[in-house]
Amino acid sequence: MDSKKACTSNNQASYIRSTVDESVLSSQTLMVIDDSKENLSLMKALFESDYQVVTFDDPAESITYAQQGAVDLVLLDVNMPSMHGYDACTQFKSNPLTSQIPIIFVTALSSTENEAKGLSLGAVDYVTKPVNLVILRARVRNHMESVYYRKQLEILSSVDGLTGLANRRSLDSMLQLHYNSTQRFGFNMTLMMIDIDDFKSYNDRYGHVQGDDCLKRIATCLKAQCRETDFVGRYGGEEFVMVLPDTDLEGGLTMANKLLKAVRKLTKTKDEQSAKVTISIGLSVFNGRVNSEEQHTVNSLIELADEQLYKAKRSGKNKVCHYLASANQNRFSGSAV
Ligand code: GH3
Ligand code: MG
Ligand code: MG
Repeated sequence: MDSKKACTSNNQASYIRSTVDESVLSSQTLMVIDDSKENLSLMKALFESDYQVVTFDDPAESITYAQQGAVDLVLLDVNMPSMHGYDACTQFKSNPLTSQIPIIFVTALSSTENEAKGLSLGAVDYVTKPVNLVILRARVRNHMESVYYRKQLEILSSVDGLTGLANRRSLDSMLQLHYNSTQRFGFNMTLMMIDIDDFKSYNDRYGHVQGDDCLKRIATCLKAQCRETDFVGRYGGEEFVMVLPDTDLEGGLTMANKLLKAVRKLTKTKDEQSAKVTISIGLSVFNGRVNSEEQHTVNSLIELADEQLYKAKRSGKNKVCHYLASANQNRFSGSAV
């Protein structure tokens, strides 16, 4: 096996463009599966200047590798001693971790029946040996471009265009995911509703362009405070939601106070030196073990955090108020900083 590290996840920003970015395309990974070492060497030589190339002579090993998520397109031989190519294709297509990876059969089986069979198993293309290298290269390029555009669409449908944070759609699904695992494993989870204070006045004073810029800076600031396991998204308008998995009230309040401080310290542009940019936070903590009988839902946790946000607003802004959602405890407090 030969592998080069794929770096697709680092290139999310580059996908948000209208034409193919060659550097992103070349970071995509082509997997070649063939029992002949000679064929593997030939394919590697043909494609290694265009893409990351990983080669396997054992289909079972290739499937395990692909499940780790770094493969964008597969060239698959059919006649192999350890596993038939059709069976390998079926295994790729039946596992949710690998079912989206396009497969091109490259095989000596040239009958129409074989081609129909390969395509019916879910392959996107079928190329017969002896291979015309120019045509194979062109076909691989076409399929790699399709992968590129599919990824671009996935990003556009999950990212907020202004701030670059997760949009409402992906926020909702991440929230549900974290909620489910918190409940399943009996952990704590902190949820924060974050709202920019007096943002209408800010827009009125500096204009919407500068308002947008301020929103972007606050979004970047919130994201910068997060650990890798934390999650922040734009809930709507000038409101954000942050989720801290495996975090109790004490940890949640520490983080909330860190956020309040970081936003207050944000660098201001020359025009807005006198502007006060602050946020208020409503926080709810969900204990997956204690709360199982309370039948909380993601929506009820958002509502609880929302109520606390309004308390923070009513009691002077630039602060965090919290609710501890536990069976025998229902505490509210405001902590100004
Ligand atoms: P509060 O402290 O009570 O939250 O007051 P507020 O003025 O921040 O809240 P209000 O709900 O009255 O107004 C929200 C403002 O946020 C008004 C709206 O124009 C602004 N806003 C929402 N989304 C955007 C955006 O994408 N860009 C800009 N520039 N402003 C936005
Ligand atoms: Mg608001
Ligand atoms: Mg506001």
